[in-house]
Amino acid sequence: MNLPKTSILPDPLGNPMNRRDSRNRKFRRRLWMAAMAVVALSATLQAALKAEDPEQEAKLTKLPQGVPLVSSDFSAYEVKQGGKWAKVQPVTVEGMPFRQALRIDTTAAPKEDANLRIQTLSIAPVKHQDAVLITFYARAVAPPKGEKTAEFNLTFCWAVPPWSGSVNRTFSLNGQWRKYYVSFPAVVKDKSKPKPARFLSQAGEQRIVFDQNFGPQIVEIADLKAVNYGETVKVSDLPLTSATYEGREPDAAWRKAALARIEKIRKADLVVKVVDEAGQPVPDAEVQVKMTRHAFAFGTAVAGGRLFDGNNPDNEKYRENLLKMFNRGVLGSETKMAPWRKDRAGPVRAINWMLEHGLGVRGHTLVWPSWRKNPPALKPMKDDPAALRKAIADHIADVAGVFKGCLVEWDVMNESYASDDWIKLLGEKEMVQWFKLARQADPHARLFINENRIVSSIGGGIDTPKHEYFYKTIQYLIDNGAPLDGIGLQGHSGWHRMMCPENILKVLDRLAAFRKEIEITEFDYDVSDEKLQADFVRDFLIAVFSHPSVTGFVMWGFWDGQHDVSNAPLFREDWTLKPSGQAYVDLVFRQWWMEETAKADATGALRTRGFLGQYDIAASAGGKSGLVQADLGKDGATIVVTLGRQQRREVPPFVPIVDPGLPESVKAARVAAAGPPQVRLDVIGVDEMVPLKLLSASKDAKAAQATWLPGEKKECFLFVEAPLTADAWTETTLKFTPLKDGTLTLKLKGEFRKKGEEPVWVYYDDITVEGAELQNGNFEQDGGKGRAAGWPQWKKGAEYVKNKSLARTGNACVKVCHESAIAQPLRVKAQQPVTIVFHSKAAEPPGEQATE
Ligand SMILES: [Ca+2]
Repeated sequence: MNLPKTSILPDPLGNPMNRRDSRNRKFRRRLWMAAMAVVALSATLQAALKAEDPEQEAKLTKLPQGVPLVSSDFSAYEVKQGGKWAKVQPVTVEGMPFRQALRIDTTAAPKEDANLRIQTLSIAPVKHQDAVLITFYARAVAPPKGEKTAEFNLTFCWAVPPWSGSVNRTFSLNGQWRKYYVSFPAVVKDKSKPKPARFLSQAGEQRIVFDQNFGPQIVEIADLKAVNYGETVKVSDLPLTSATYEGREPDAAWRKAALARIEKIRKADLVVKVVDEAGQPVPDAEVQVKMTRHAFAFGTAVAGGRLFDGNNPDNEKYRENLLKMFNRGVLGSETKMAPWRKDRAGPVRAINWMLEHGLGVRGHTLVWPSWRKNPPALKPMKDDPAALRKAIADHIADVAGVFKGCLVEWDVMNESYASDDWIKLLGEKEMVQWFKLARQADPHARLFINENRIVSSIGGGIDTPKHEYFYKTIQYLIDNGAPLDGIGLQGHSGWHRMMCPENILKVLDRLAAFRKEIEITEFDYDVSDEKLQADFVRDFLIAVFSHPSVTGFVMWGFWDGQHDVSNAPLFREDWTLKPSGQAYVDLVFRQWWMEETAKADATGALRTRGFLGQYDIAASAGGKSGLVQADLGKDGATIVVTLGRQQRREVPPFVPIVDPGLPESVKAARVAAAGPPQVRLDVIGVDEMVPLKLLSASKDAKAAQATWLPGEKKECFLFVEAPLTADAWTETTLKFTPLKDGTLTLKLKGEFRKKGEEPVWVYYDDITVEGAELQNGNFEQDGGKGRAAGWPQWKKGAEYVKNKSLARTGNACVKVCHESAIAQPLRVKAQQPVTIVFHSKAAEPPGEQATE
C-alpha cells in the first residue's frame, strides 16, 4: 500500500542540513533573521526552540554539506506490513517549523507476528562506516491507555539481504514536539558480495523503517532527514540526542556505598604460610600472590562460527579476546529451537571449544514460548495442545540432554511476558513442567528464568507492569515446585531505557527476597555516545557487583563486528578498545583483581586480602621455590606453600560432548507431523521460454506446471514430487513434450519446506532420459572437487556421496535438498517427447550420518 502522494513544504527555518549551497543558506538565514526582527517572536519559533536542542543545533550548523539519503516526501513512505493495524496519513501541523507530519494511528495493538512496518528506501549509496545523521521531530498525540509516553521505533538497515542494520532505536514520546538527532557509523557489510562491493550499498538497498507493535496509540513524525556525510566528519562530531542517568556524577553517594560493599562481599582474607620440606616456617620468604580467574562470572554471548575459521584475522582476534576478557560464554542463538533443528553439529562443536578453553558455558534458551520465536513447523499445533506439549518436551530432553553435565546453567524460559502464546494455550502450570523437564534432562545445570527490561525498563522505572508480572511469575514458579535456581535479567539498555544504579539496586533487592542467584544475562545498549557508554558500563558493573545476590554479568557480544546494532561494550570494529571497554578492564582486571609481591613475616606468614577466585601463590627463599594453585572462597583461605614443591590445580581431562542425535521416536513424530518426505525434480525452460506440455507421471507422483510463476513462465516450468521412504529406492517417471527447440535445466532437489522447517534430504541415483541426452545419470564419473561430472550447477550443501553401500548401483550417488540442489542443462527438440526416470530415497540430514 502506498501512502497518499503529498509533498512536504520547504522548511521555513532553513534547516541547513540538506542545503547544498552555504551562501544560499546564509542568505536565507539573514532573510529570516530580518523577518524575525520585525515580527514578534512567533509561536512557531517558540515551539521549535522548545523542540530543538541548542547544543545539537549548534553542531548542525557547522556541518559541511552531506548527501540526502531518503526523500523528505512522505509519499515515498510505504506501509510494508500490518497496514490493517493502523491508519497512516499526512496531517497538517500548526505552529511548528514544518507544515505537515505523518500521523501513525495504531488503531489496535498489532499481533506480534504482524508488526506495523512503514519504510522508505535510500536514494543514494552508503559506504561502510560512513557518518550518517538522521533527524526528525516526533510527538505522541495519544499514548497507549494508562501510559505516559508512546513508543516509536526507528531502524536504518538493509532493504535486501543480509537485512542487518546500522541503528535500531526506540524513542519514548510525550505530548510535546521534540527534535531527535541520531548519528551513527553506517554498518554496511554484505558477506555474499566480493570486495569492495561487500562494503557498499547502492540507492534502494538501505531503508529507514518505523517498525512497531505498540499501541493502540497515535504518534506523529515530521521533517525526517537522513544525511550521509561520508568521511568528511567524524561520527562523534555529529549532533546526537544523548541521555544521562541519575547517579552518574563522580562523587555519587550510591557508588561510594557500593564500592564499600564490594570490598566486604567480593573479597576474603588470604593467609599464606611458607614452610620448608620438613614443615618448618621459612621467615622472610618472598611471596607472590597472583589472581588468575574471577569467581564471579564475567561473560559474553558468543557467535559459534567465529571460533573456527583460522584464516580470518578477525576470528583470531575474536577468540583471543574472548578468552582474555571472559570466563563465561553463551551461544547467542544456536541452541534456540529453530536454529538447533537446522544445525546441531555447529553448536556442539562451539560449546566443546568453549569448554576445552576453560570457559563456563550457559545455555540459552530452552523455551521461548511464542509461535513467532520458534520453527514455523510448530504453528499447526495451535489447534493441538497435546502435540505442542510433546514437541516442547522433546526439545528440552533433546538439547539439554546433549549437553548434560557440561553447562553451568540453562535459561529454561525466556521473555515469557511478551512471548506468552504457549502459556496461554497450555496453561500457567506448563511453565513449572518446563523447569521439571529441564532438571530431568540435566540435573547438574542451574535453571534460570530470563526476562528483558527488568533492569533496563523504558524511562528507567521500576514499577512497570512487566516488573509486577515478573515478581508474580517467580513466586508462582516457586509456589508450584518449579526447580528454579536463578533469575536472569537481560539488561539490553538504551538511551531511553537506561536505569539509574540506585534503581537497579532496588530491583535487585526486591528480587533477592526470592533467595535465588541473580545474573545479568544479556547486557548491552544502543547509545552511541562513548563517554556515556563508559560511565554506564562502569556504574552498571559496580552496582551489580556490589549486590550479594548477583553471581554473574554477561554481555550480549563484545565487538562491533559481531553485534546486533554495532554498539558492543568493549571493542570497535577495528579492535581498538572503546572507553567503555577501558572501563570494563579497569574494574574487572585492575580494581577487582589482585597481584601482590611481599615478604613473609618472621613466622613465614603473609596476611592479605583478595577478590574471590583462583590464585597462583608462589614463594621463594634460599634458592628454593614452591607454588600452590588455590581457590579463595568467601570464608577465606590459609595456603601453605612448601618450598621445593609445586601443587597445581587438578584439571580433569577434557572430554568432548558427542551428540547422540535426535531420538528415533522424536524423528518419527516430526516426520509424521510434516507428512512423508518428498523428492522433487524440476524441469525448467524459463531461460529460453520453452513451453513444456505435461504428458504423464508415475502413479504416486504429482506433476504440475509452476503455478507460482507469472504468465507464460508457468508453461515453461514443470516439477514432479513423489513420497519417499528411507528404506527403499522409489522409481519415478515424468513424461513431457517441449513445444520448441531449446536448452532446459534439469534440477534435482528435495521437497520445498518453509524457512525454519527441517529440509528434506534426498539421495538420487540412476537417472535415465529418453528423447534427450543426459550426462552421468548414475553419478559414477567423478568430476573432481567433490562433485559428480556432468552436473555443473552444484549448490552449497549438496553432497557427492561416494559410498557403495549408500548408492543404488555402482559406487556413487548424490544427496540434495531443496536449497542444496544440483542441475545440468538438457538440450531438447520441439515436439520430441522426453521421458525421465529417476530413483530416489529419503536421506538423513548432514551431520547425523557421522554419528551413526
Ligand atoms: Ca550410482
